[in-house]
Order: sequence, then structure tokens, then C-alpha cells
Amino acid sequence: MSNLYAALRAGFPADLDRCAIEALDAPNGPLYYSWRDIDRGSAMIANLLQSLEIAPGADGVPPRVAVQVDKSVEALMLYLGVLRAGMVYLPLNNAYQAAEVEYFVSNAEPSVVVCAPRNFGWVSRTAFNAGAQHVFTLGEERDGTLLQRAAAQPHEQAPVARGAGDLAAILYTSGTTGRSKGAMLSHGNLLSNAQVLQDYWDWQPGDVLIHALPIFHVHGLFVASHGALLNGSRMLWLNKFDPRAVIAQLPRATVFMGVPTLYVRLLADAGLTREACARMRLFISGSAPLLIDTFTQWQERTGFTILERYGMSETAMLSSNPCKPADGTRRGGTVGKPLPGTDIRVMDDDGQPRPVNEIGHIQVRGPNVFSGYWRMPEKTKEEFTADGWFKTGDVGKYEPDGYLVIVGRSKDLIISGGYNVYPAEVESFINEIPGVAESAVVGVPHPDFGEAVIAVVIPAAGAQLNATEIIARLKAGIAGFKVPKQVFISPELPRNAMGKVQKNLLREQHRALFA
Ligand code: MCA
Ligand code: AMP
Repeated sequence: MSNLYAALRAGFPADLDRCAIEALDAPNGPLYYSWRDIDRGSAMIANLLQSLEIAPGADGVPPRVAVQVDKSVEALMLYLGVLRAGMVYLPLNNAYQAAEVEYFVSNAEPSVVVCAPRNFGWVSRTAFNAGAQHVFTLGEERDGTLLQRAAAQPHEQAPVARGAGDLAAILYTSGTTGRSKGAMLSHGNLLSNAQVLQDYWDWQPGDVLIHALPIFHVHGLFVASHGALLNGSRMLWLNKFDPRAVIAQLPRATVFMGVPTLYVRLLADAGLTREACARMRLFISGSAPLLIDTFTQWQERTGFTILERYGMSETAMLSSNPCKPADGTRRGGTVGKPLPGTDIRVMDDDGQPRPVNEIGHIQVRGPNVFSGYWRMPEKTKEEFTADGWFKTGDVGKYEPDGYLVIVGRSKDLIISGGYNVYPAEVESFINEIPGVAESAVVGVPHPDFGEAVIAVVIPAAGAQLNATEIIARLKAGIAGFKVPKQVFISPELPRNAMGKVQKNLLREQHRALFA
């Protein structure tokens, strides 16, 4: 197996001067990038990275490149350049603030960090303190030191040989213990998944993808971008999701991927009509549960049946509703069937398979499943069964005809607008606020984000706490999407006989908060 980039490159059209990406909302847009631009831009960045002559670490792991930038086509070229250089790509949500970034760079020890020009001050301090050797900047308007330095590099580059098992990316996720863990994805994990999806989702010559997702998570970076690149499909690229902008592109496109919140917001726009969707072929949803209500409204409004699929940072896509009629029909409220080559089982607490229609723990194995968490061998061991199945932390059941239904999660996780929020992490930040004795963070239903983060906070003896102040302090310290939409000050938390906080009671108590 060669480098993942080489495999994606093989999907490019023969005529490299055709348009590959239309950057529609770029600050000076729209900008048009040919396939040759993508190939050259990523080659120049790869050559720059290789010119730094970074010695591999004592552990022999290739250098990590941590990237926290705003979405742009150049950011995608940077990802492809890291792949070509045989280095390890580490994308970070651009909403993360200093305390969060400090954790990631100290955990991953990247040799190179690329950040938005506005953040250079604090990011470079954090990066150099964590041992990074180079910090570059990359802005949204093709500005910053990364491109300036890459401009002098050759336009050609032979992707560094990498085997299927070699590390390609680290994605931080699943911080049930309050801190994220780095999921290690290999060239083979990513390529096998991209190849399976290209066939299973019936990618056609001439397909055009609307890309409106962030590219610091699996959905936008791997599932959407790899899908289009491998198929040689043009991308109508939006740096920021806007329902109106997406609707305006529907008549020119055939495929759209989104998290449920995007579908909810598109439905709220009267411009979403059957006519607008006339040329479309496929709407895909994932990263969070798609409500049956949304699924049904979409069918009625557009005539299209959304294809819902199930993925994880640790496994990329693991199951999907059918795309081709021969594979069956799409069923709302389910995440379809295991993808070809992937096995999914539903188990009870004793490690025995649950009968059909019975709820249990979802476990998965296959070429898409990661090798483990970065420098956490013990935690990795806990998350795999003795016979090598990965424990997803999701709870679900099989229907009689093999469709999988996710009914909940055993892991303490909130998914808000498609972003993961780990209650333990947010609680740790709240508990650092003077006057706070303890706190409990839970998710409650929210019409737009699916789940919304809320917190119940217990004052220390004699302390006076103010909900608005707590929210303001959190906004100054952590990513906005993690900050509770509402904070309740309470004298105590409900506990069971063992003294464990009963979060289910808090969820029940506040269930109707955003109804
Ligand atoms: C923004 N805000 C949010 C969220 N996003 N609050 C809660 N949850 C969110 N997801 C808040 C901001 O903090 C800000 O708060 C206000 O909303 C406006 O910020 P803005 O960035 O303008 O929001 P937006 O543009 O409306 O963003 C909503 C969004 C975005 C477009 C739904 O969250 C998004 O792109 N989500 C997609 C995430 C994704 O790609 N997930 C895939 C993960 P304030 O006004 O108070 O400052 S990969 C995965 O899960 C697996 C592998 C899989 O299966 O794919
Ligand atoms: P992440 O940690 O970003 O990889 O998010 C993975 C989690 O998102 C999974 O473990 C599920 O809990 C959730 N998820 C992904 N896709 C779906 C879906 N279609 N329906 C329900 N939950 C989903």
C-alpha cells in the first residue's frame, strides 16, 4: 500500500486543469482551484515540511503537525501536504482556546504547529513550550507564513512511502475521563473506509459535492473530502455553513453531507424546495442522531430520503443505510447495516451477544478500526475486548432484518450540533471557578443542536454564585460550543445510595428546558 495521498491522487481526473474546488464564500471569493492547483499546493507544502529536516522521535513515530486554522482550501492542501510528507496530521477545532490547545500540544508533542495569524501570540508560546520546532500561520485569505515559505518550494513531490498500518492522523475524542484521547488512524484505516464508501454510496462520474462542514473532524475532513477527491468530484466549498448559501448551490450539486443540525436549519429556510433539489442524488446525515421528525419532514419537503450513517473518530464510518436500491431501503431512526468488511455486534454486560431487538453494547471490528489511543496503552486495552472488538460506548440493538438502531450511550458524552462535549471536562473547568464546590453537566434536548449543554452548580459554604458570571468565565476559557447554554445554582446534587450523581434525574428535570 502506498501513501494515502497517492491513492487519492489516483482518483483525480486525467485533465488536471479542470476545476476541483470552487471556494464560494472565500473572503475574496469565489475562487477556483484546479486539480493541478491541489496537487501542486500540497506538493509545495510537503516539500516545505520535508525541508525542515525534522528527525523522527526516539519512538520512531513520524513528526506530528498540529493544525488549528479557519477552514479554507489551503487548509485542505496543508492536510494533503502532511500526508504526502509522511507526517501525522493533528487537526484541532478552531474554537479551542489556550487551555485546550495546551493539553493537545503537550500530549501529542507536535514538531510543527500551524495556527491562524490572529492566534500566533499564544499558540506559538504554547507550542514552543511543548517542544515544537516550527510554528507557521495560515489565514483565510491565502495569507500567513506557511504559504509564504511554501511558495519557494518545487511543485512536484513524490509522496513518502507509507504502509497501511502507518499512522496518518491523530484525532482527539472521547474524553469520558475529562480529557480527550488521541485516536490514531492509519493510512489503511482511512483508505479502506474511503474505498468502501465510494462503492457503497454509489459515487458517480460527474458527482458534485457541497462541502459545508468543518475540516477538523472526521466527517468533513475524511468522509466528505476523501469521497470527492477519490472520485475526482468537484467540491462546492463553503468555509462556513449558511443554509441560504447551501440552498443556492443545490441546483449545481448531487451530494450533500451534514450533521442533523444542518438539516434542521435547511428545513427552516423556505428556499429549500423540491425544485432546488432537482439535480441532487444523495443527502447523507451523521455524527449525531437524526430525529425521525427531521427525516420525515425532509422527505415531504424535498422528495429525498436522507441516508443516515454511523461513524466515530476511532473507526471512521462503521454502518450506513443503503444507497443503491439493491442494498435495501433507507430507514429513519436506524443507522443501517455494517459496511462491507466491517463487523458490528451487540453484547450484554457478560460479553454475550444480545438477541435481536434486545438492547446492548455496540462493538465493532474491521480495517476501519483504529489501532489505539496515542500514548495511552492502558486506556486502549480497556476499550478493546479480549477478542479484539472495539467498544464504541454506544448502546443499541439490531432489528430483525439487520438494521442497527442506536438508542443511547454508555459513555458520558453530549453531542451538540455534531460536536462532542465531555461533561467531565466542562465540570473540571467549572469546579476551578472560585466559590464552586462541585458541578454536574448534562445534555438536554434542543431543537437546533439536538442536545444542549447545561450545568447544575453547587456553591461552596457561604459563597454567592451567579449563573451569568459562570457562563461568562467559561466563555473566556473554553470553546463556546462546550459552554452550558444555561446554568442552575443549586444547594445539592441528586445522588444514589453509592453517592454517585444521578445525571439521569437532572436530564429528566430539565428535559423541557428548550422545548
Ligand atoms: C456553534 N455554537 C454551538 C455549536 N456551534 N453551540 C453548541 N453546539 C454547537 N455545535 C455556538 C457558538 O459557540 C456561538 O455561541 C454561536 O453558536 C454561534 O457560533 P457559530 O460558529 O457562528 O455557530 P454556527 O456557524 O451556527 O455553527 C453551528 C454548526 C457547527 C454549523 C452546526 O456547530 C458545525 O459545523 N457543526 C458540525 C460539527 C461536525 O463537523 N461534526 C462531525 C464530528 P455564542 O453566540 O454564545 O458565542 S465527526 C463525528 O462526529 C463522527 C466521526 C461522525 O460520525 O462523523
Ligand atoms: P466522535 O467522538 O466525534 O467520533 O463521535 C462519535 C459518536 O457520535 C458515536 O460514538 C455516536 O455516539 C455518535 N454518532 C455518530 N453518528 C451517529 C448517528 N448517525 N446516530 C447517532 N449517534 C451517532
